[in-house]
Amino acid sequence: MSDIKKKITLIGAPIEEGSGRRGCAMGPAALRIAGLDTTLAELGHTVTDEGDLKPLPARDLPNHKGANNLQIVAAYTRALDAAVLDVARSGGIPIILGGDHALAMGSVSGMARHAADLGRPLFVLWLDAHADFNSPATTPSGNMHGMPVAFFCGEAEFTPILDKDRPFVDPKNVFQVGIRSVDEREREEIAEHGVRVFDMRAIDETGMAHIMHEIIATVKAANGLLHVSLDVDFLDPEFAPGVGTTVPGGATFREAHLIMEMLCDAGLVASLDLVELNPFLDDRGKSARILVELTASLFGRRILDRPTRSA
Ligand code: EXY
Ligand code: MN
Ligand code: MN
Ligand code: MN
Repeated sequence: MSDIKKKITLIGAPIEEGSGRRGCAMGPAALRIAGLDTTLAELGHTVTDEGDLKPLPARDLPNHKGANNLQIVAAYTRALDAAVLDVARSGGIPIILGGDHALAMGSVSGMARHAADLGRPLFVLWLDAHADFNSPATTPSGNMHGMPVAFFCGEAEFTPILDKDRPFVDPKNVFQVGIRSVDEREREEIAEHGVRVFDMRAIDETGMAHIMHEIIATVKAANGLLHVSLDVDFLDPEFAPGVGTTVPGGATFREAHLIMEMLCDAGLVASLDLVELNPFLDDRGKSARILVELTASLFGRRILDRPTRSA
């Protein structure tokens, strides 16, 4: 499966207003400088870079005290919903270069529409330290990068951002892996909605390979499409310090790499978000480079194909 050549489209989404701090707007540039496009092209894929989205704020929406920068987040949501659907519909794989995690409101929504058009279910693999299942009613911060999962699962609270008569994702089709920082209300919400959570303890107890076998088997059995949303803070800060929300005790490089290798072999991934990279906080490009490495593994780079490094 990993030898199949794909049409990959990079879409830059330099949003940082969902995160409550500056820096993620530099994420798309850092991923390009780290060589994402050439790395994928060298693997034989056709890579198109659409550049960065720059939507005007959604002035039709009122400000909301539980949703900081709502007009900007909504603008990116609408723009990405349309851009991602467009790429997927034409047979491409969209890779969204973030930008903070609020962008997944749009990317996943676009993929949900695409999956509905095909009559197939959309599954989401959420690789993150956080559950991101707050809403404007439950958020402790007002930061919308803590809300995308609740949004694309159709929590009614958000309906003015996108039309309410549109497909959303069944929360039972959301797999969260690597979770280790969950707010009290999020804990209740994810349980109530049936989100499938594999927290760090589950990874420690059963191992990443077992978890990924289970996820892949579930998606395959349902003939589903899989969207992967990779938050830099999924990784332990030792490997990826370039993120504003580090939480100790995260996934190792090997665990993350294994996920990508297994997903590559399974051939199920239809779209990918690379989010929360904050180059301003990074250590000489280390985190940008690790995202490129992981993406390369997802799209076919194998350890045995890699050049041997001299000592
Ligand atoms: N749960 C906290 C909040 O909602 O404010 C922290 C969210 C951090 C979200 C990062 C992107 O994953
Ligand atoms: Mn996140
Ligand atoms: Mn996170
Ligand atoms: Mn709810």
